[in-house]
Amino acid sequence: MYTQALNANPDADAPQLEDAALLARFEARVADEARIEPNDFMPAAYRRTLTRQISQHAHSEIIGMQPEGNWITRAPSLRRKAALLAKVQDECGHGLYLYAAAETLGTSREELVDQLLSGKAKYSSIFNYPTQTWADIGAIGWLVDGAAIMNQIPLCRCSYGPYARAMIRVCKEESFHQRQGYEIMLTLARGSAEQKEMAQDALNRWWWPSLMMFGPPDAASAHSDTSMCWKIKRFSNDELRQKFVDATVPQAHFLGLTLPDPDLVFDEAAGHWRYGTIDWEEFKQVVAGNGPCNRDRLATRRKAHEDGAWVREAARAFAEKRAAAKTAAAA
Ligand code: BYC
Repeated sequence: MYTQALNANPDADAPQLEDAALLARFEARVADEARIEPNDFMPAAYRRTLTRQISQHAHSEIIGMQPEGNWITRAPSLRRKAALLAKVQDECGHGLYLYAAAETLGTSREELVDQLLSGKAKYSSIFNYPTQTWADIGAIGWLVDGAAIMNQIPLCRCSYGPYARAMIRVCKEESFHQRQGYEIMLTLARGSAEQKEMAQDALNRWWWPSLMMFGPPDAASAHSDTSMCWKIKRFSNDELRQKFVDATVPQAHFLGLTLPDPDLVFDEAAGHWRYGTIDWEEFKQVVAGNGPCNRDRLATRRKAHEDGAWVREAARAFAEKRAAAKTAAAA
């Protein structure tokens, strides 16, 4: 299995001869559906790809607070405001669990955050689109959190223990987020003609970027084969995208809204909704930093980080004081 993964990932370290027994044990554990824990042996490439995926996931949660955070002060009622506030706080919590899970692989949170702030690390393309109206908050909850759930439920069975365990709670919270989004869409779709139009406009703008969240098509996915071999990913990008489309199309019909895809058609024989061509050039541009909000998102994050410097300093001073007191007590 490892040899297979190495072939799929030319960047992987060649295993040391003396590690053969450890490697065999690692492979057997993965094959047996046992969890790999932080102190267990793991191939360097497994550690690297997990650090990459988990940290990108953490960054996505943290940057993902911005498009919705922009609407907290403009929510149309106290109930809507309380739910949105809770959702954005949940996303911050997800980011923190995920940074903690990534740290168990040996890279510090400071280093991971630096990679985000310097623009070196990726985060999900979806958060580089603007939230123009209140209906966008509904569309994000319904589609973006819906896509996140579809992608993350299988991650609860990821071979790496800390990531799999973090995902269980994250998925429960995402499920509440998806419902609050769908309920906003339902309210708008059953409201005035103007409100229904707002919901339709939000769906038109968020549909295709939501499909891009699942990553490049399988043929162009650099990491999928390796990650599936190691049971980090359980489904390919295209498989999850198809599951999402199949689950979401009937929900759009229930809302009485039209999906912005003239090629969308139900394939009776296969039992799947077939969708039109995704604009992968747009995806590439957004991932490369040229989406509508990339610069703004990073600038806002950098400012928040600088504004929070005093908290980190205070925490460090407190930790040093406590360590000194412990040393004094032990002497
Ligand atoms: N945006 O070989 P591939 C959330 C990158 S939900 C930007 O297929 P992999 C939230 C990919 O990283 C969103 N970049 O990669 C929801 C790789 O780049 P590098 C976050 C993308 O890892 C609601 C390259 O393209 N969810 O946070 O096998 C509210 C090749 O791709 C994207 C997760 O992170 C993209 N859409 O599969 C608030 C879930 N797609 O590293 C917050 C966990 C791909 O080679 N992650 N790339 O430079 C995953 O499941 C997988 O990492 C992916 C990609 C399916 C995303």
